[in-house]
Amino acid sequence: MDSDLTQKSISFNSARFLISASRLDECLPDHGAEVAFAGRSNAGKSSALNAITANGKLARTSKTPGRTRLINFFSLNRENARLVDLPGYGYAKVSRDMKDDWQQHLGHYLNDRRCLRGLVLVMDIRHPLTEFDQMMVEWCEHNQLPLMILATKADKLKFGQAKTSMLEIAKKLKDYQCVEHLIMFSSTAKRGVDDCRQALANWLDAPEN
Ligand SMILES: Nc1nc2c(ncn2[C@@H]2O[C@H](COP(=O)(O)OP(=O)(O)O)[C@@H](O)[C@H]2O)c(=O)[nH]1
Ligand SMILES: [Mg+2]
Repeated sequence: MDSDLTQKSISFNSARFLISASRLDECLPDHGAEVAFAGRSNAGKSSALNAITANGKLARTSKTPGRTRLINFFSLNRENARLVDLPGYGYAKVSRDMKDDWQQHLGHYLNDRRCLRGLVLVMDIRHPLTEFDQMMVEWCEHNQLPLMILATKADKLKFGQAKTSMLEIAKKLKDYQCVEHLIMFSSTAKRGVDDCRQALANWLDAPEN
């Protein structure tokens, strides 16, 4: 197929909210290409999505952690290319049962979604590689899914400190094949946004396997 010759280049500014799903069977048909964003609650995932799409209102951001419990789908300028906001991990204010339930849905999406091209793991540069983050890295490695790490809220550190944190993260992840991009990021300072867009476009442009 020559479809890649006729496809328009991906732009993120035209992202629009499509639907929310609380279960895998409520998700959109498993066609095309998706990149999903994961991270601990409050890591800065929604803010990162807003920065990437230059739309301050796309994904809701919150000072109260854990508000986003649904899988949210966003369309881009090309049919069947989507960004996906996964439920944040580690919401303290829900019951154990609800937590299990919701992690299970996340697990279903990650394990069964064939159009998933890559995972973006958003972590606070001041608290990198939490237990959950480690789990996601292991999962990507095991499933040979390309991983991009955004070490966000870099504006909260002096540049030297941020650089040191990046080196520490890189050292801890050096043996993982899945880690394709490790980006110092700040949604407020718009740092790393272009690098992230470039990497996302490459993933979404990759031919279907
Ligand atoms: N200074 C700074 N604050 C941020 C940044 N990203 C997110 N925040 C703040 O961190 C809090 C959580 O952000 P949010 O995007 O809702 O996190 P989510 O739970 O991972 O979606 C909010 O108060 C944001 O304003 C950033 O890059 N810099
Ligand atoms: Mg959020």
